[in-house]
Amino acid sequence: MFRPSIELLTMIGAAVILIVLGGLALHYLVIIDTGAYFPHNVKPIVIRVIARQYVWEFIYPNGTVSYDKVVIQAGKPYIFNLTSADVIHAMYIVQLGYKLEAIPGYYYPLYIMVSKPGIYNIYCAEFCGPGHYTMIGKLIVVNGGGK
Ligand SMILES: [Cu+2]
Repeated sequence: MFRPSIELLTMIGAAVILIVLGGLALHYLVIIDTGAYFPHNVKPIVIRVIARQYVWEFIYPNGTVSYDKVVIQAGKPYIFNLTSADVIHAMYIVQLGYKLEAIPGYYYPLYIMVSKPGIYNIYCAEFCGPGHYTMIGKLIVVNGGGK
């Protein structure tokens, strides 16, 4: 009769664990990357973000432009449409775990919804030139007044 060795059982056990963890990671990655966790009854507000050496430019839907500072409301869904005007940058909001590349000629959506009001740092996570270290912005999350 076939009796699997302890090595074979260990390999099969490890494979099952990795497949389950990989499936869970893929599932949540898709939810995060597509904004599937956004409330369905609220339309996300789209803010254009243009990264350039060495400043973050934010363009609100009404045309208002802000540099190195963006203000959003807590608990509301936003889409940061991210691009670059010169070289490759990467928007990195460390405390919230959001990170996305800003590449010239392309727009990538960063689905963002923050529940806790506060001031969060926005770093550039891609070496973009000698002034890279100065490329720090602020994400200011204010109380929405609603929930
Ligand atoms: Cu940069």
